[in-house]
Amino acid sequence: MGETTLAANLPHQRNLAAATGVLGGTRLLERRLSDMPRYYLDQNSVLARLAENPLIYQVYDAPIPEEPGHLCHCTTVIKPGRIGDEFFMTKGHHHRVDAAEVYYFLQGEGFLVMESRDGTARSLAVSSGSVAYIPPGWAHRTVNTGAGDLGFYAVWPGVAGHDYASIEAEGFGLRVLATTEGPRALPAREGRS
Ligand code: M6P
Ligand code: ZN
Repeated sequence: MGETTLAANLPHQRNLAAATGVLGGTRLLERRLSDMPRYYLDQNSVLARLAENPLIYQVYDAPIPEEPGHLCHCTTVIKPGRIGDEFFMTKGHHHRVDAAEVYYFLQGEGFLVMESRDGTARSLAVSSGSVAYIPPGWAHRTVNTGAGDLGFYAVWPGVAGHDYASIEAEGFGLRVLATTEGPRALPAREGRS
């Protein structure tokens, strides 16, 4: 960590390959179905797919200190696919300290699902070239509804941190499902929208 911390305090650059979403010189985190089985609605389909254990998404995370003044950044590549009717997606999280985040979509198509701390849910249809702004206090999850990878570049304040607990326990107010009219972000809980 010593070397990377030093580098982060000096001007530096990385290569972002827009066609693949690979961000150079970063650590790669991979999330498979076994890392997030309870996040999906259709638990029978989860059980049926666990032996195969598909790769859901990859994060190329720049080694920036989570400290005041710094800007953390990474790319995420979500693979195409579904568990039952529900499209492959990130876990989703709140920030530990409410702070905004910006996403720039490089490839593919999908939805960015967000939810405020009072339970208001919103979704944005995104595709290559979209720049999305996630305001402070809004949990965020990205969903790939396309036939190929969905890749995006993200930037957020170093102090923000990740808090997965509430989303893991309660999910989002919207789930992105395949319907006869195509992919839709649909209410996931009674009495909430
Ligand atoms: C985006 C950013 C990252 C996040 C990643 C995967 O690139 O918001 O901070 O880690 O998506 O999402 P999650 O951490 O919710 O699995
Ligand atoms: Zn975030």
